[in-house]
Amino acid sequence: MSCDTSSIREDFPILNRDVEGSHLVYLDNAATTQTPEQVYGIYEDFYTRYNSNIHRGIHTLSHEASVAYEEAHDKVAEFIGASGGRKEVIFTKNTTESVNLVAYGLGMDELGAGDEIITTEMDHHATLVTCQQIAKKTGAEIKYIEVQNDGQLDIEQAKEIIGDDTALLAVPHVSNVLGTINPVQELAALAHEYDAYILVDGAQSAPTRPIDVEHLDVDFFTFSGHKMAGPTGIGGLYGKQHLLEEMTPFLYGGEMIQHVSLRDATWNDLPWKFEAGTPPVAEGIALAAAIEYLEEIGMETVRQHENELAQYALERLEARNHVETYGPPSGTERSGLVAFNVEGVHGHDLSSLLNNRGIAVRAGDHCTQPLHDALDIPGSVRASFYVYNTTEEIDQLLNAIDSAAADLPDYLASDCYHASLSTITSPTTASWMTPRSRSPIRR
Ligand code: C6P
Repeated sequence: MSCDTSSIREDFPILNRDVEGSHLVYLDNAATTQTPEQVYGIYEDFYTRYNSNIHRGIHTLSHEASVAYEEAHDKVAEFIGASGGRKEVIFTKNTTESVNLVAYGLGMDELGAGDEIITTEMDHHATLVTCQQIAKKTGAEIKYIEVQNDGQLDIEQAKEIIGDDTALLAVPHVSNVLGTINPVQELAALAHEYDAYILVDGAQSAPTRPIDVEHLDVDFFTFSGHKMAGPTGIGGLYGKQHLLEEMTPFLYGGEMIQHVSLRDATWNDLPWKFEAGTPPVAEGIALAAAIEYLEEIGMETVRQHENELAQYALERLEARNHVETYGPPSGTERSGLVAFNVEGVHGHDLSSLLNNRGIAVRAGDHCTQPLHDALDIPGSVRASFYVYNTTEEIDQLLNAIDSAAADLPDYLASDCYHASLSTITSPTTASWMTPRSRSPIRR
């Protein structure tokens, strides 16, 4: 089934707004997706009917909120194929917090000198920096799986470095810059061969394809609501129940305890053991509504739509000699995003020029500085798509890219450019990208 973008777009009023006098073309979905009426409507319902704290009041409002919040966990569990239900789904603020929960809840107790954490060059800072810090704190060593010229992880090298000393393997399911879909099932089998845990960063995969954590056989899986048509402030961690049972809580306080004395405390049942304090109740319920919304479209349909848009954009960008693209070449399945550079135009300038035509993209290192170092570029421009995007919008992007070089002199002389300088941290156009052959990830 194909994505019925025109009817989907009706659910997202924000897509009707204008930016700089043009109709908005929103292509920054890998950062944050837009939210349909079915999801933001939850807030009005919650705050006008049953806003209250959960698990604390013996009154109707608290009971209704508690039930809806608990059932939201069940909904997420079903969506990602966690047969343990709510006990295997912890609500967190976002992927970053989920990764930290595993790093502190498991890493601090289980890792030590002689252990190795293996992660990848394409990891988002959420995982990469957290693994680095846990390695430093515990004395474990950190090693990286390299990225090949074709944008894929070097699995042969992974097989060489994963071994008896490996304690934790942390990999992104989908790269937020390359659009690569990593062979998580194969990597999980490799990790388990050596009794290592595997933590999969699902920030870019949960929104874009069907997920079955048990089929993949991953130990931990993280995701963020705001990248999957849900609100900000809510994300999740899947963990195998027996691992979550054994792990130490990451945050302490109310809700996560069972019994407290002046000397000690015992922990609540899963998942509440890891959800200290008053949780984001409305956000959790809205996340479940986002999942229902995506299920209505069908995650297989979402996957196909993402790949179709990525291929459409990639083929056309690859055909332009002054554009360099990153990640697997067209013809290889990708998530719905394309990172690129236009020769002679600083990414921030290009992003501003596109914004002047109502087109929202992201420019910079996308929280993957080591990956950009491996690509030997200071940054890239990224267009990322979701269920409401169309090939017509990609055509608008391509037209704007084609006009960028011509538009640049006027833009550089404009007040808009001078105002933007105060917010730009990278060097300007001249040094953004020197001409080079395609995809020189490692020479
Ligand atoms: N990537 C992007 O523009 P949070 O911020 O915790 O919701 O998600 C962190 C994160 C972790 N892993 C991957 C693969 C990600 O893409 C992200 C978020 C955004 O690419 C913001 S930097």
